[in-house]
Amino acid sequence: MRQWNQFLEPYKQAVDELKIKLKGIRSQYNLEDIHTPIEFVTGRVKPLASIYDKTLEKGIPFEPSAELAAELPDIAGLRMMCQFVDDIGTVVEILRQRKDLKVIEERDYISNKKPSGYRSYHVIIEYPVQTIDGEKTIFAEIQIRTLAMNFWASIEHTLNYKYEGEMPPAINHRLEKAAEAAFRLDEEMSLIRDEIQDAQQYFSAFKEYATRG
Ligand code: 0O2
Repeated sequence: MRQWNQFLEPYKQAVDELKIKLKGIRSQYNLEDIHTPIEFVTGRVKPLASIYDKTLEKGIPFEPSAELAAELPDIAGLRMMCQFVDDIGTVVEILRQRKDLKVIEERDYISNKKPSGYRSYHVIIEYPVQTIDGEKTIFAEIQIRTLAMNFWASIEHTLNYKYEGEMPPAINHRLEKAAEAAFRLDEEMSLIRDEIQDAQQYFSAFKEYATRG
């Protein structure tokens, strides 16, 4: 267990650091009083049980090793949720421009949704972590998606877990319908985007005025 803890420590540090940095982008937009492309950010280190499942799936040894780190680039995982589909491109561009991480792979499951109906934009990065033994560069996965995509994915993930990947056809069918509904919701929100943003700006100006007394 000690070996696993030592192996996972830089990933924990990376998740903690990246959460602060990515939330910082949102704060900067808020200070400028302009629409923030980031609604909220979450992060986690992949639980050992999920790492174990993935090693079985991929047919690699379940041991803390360079092979495991290369085969599972999402041991450190971050999610960035956006209000609008267009915000996703803005966020990806911000990540590409950053000097403290390097984007090495992009997977666009928005233009090419998965057969399950899953939609999201995945970015794999290299991120340097400072440890007592010097710098260690790790991989991390950042998933960027709208609130509607996130809602669908978290429900589907829970159901998949419940049915251990063997989803009853009726539920599968409902999930396909739900994925279409989430897609339409994103489209509709994009169409009234200007209206929503005006209202949000008006609301935050009102809140500031009210708290100033
Ligand atoms: P968890 O519990 O979120 O960590 P590959 O093996 O290279 O073919 P892989 O490893 O599936 O592809 O990578 P991919 O496709 O980029 O997806 C990795 C992660 O994306 C998953 O991690 C999920 O978080 C999410 N994801 C991908 N497909 C789906 C889907 O159909 N439904 C949902 N809800 N999420 C999905 P994990 O490790 O599977 O899960």
